[in-house]
Amino acid sequence: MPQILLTNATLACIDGAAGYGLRENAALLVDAGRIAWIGSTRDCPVSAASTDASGVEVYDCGGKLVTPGLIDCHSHLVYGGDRADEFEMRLEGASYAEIAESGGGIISTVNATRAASLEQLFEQALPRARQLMSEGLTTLEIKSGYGLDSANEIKMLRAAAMIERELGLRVVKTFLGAHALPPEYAGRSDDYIELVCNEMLPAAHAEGLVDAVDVFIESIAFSVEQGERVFATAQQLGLPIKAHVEQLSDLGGAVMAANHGALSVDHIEYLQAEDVVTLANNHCVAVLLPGAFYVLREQQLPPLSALREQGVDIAIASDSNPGSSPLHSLLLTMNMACTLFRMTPAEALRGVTLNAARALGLEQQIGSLEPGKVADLVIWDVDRPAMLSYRIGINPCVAVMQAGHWRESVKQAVA
Ligand code: DI6
Ligand code: FE
Repeated sequence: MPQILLTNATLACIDGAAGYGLRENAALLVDAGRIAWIGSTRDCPVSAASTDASGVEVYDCGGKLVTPGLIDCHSHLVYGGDRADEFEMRLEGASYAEIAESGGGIISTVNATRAASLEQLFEQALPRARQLMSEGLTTLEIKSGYGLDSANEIKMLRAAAMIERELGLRVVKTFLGAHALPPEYAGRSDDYIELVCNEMLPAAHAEGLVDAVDVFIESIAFSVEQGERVFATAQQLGLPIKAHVEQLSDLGGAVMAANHGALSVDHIEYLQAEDVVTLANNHCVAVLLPGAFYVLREQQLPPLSALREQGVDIAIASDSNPGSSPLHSLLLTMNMACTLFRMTPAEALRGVTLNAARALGLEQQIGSLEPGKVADLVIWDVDRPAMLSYRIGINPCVAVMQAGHWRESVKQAVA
């Protein structure tokens, strides 16, 4: 693998405590798939003139913006079918919870996912993943949770693993067996949680398909106490935990999850400001999902001021799923985080890079441009980072490097 040197770049390193960590007229050296050196173009360790002799590939970025590869730390990308009919029902006044309670919602996707083959799940998810990748995505978390029995949860996680192999994308696989109560367990939610803990999770883990464990704590899903039981099993298996909490009501799931050392608590629109300190004390990342907020026309805003005051790391993600967030764009997610939640463009970019890496426990490897980290980066045809959050419907991504390999043609990207 040759060394690669980028020169005359505007680097958004995302390395400091806040802001973009901007370096203009900067250079970045990639060696053996990692970032080896960052400095000013003037101080390059190898000069462009010596390129041919030393075998270093040099690219002049002409002032273009370079960021870390984008990370979507919360998605439900693998599923069968779609829920366009429910979209229409909601527009006529039905609520997300009402649709779920009448057997639609997540359960309708469970039926379609159970009916689909592994190949079909994989084929249907591919264009969604490619769409996210077209905007500089280099890491994608994918949850199970539409199988709700061992065989079907494992099928979903295998489809996620196939996407990783097919696309050369880093995929983090999260087990979400406690996403909804399957119809065959109606009225017996404790028995289902026992199945999750004693059979489903151990089976998926034994196949090497589980990087983390998630639960949905909500009145239409599982209780705090049931979530706690799933976490106990996950932790016995040595797996990191995270949770969907306080999306539609405040049950206290975020505090419980943070106290158990969760990597992240996700959604949290209904989290009380006074509970945010528990997140801070436990270094738990707040993952905000503006797509679901937008699609469900929610009014309750997440406690952003308290999160900022307490210094909680905030990530944002697509929550890409067929029901509450049929969203396949991290750039639009960034715009929504700014417009709907009043996050700053700097917070939005940090939310899909370093803080998203933290939400996945991968901040030592990815998420910022720093020597020693994996060389996942994106070249954008813009001159400053706020442009990424500001515009809607333009994709300025011109080249993507994943682990030191160019994915898009860099020759077209740079002069
Ligand atoms: N909250 C969500 O936003 C997704 N899961 C969850 O617990 C939605 C899943 C769906 O509606 O299919
Ligand atoms: Fe979700």
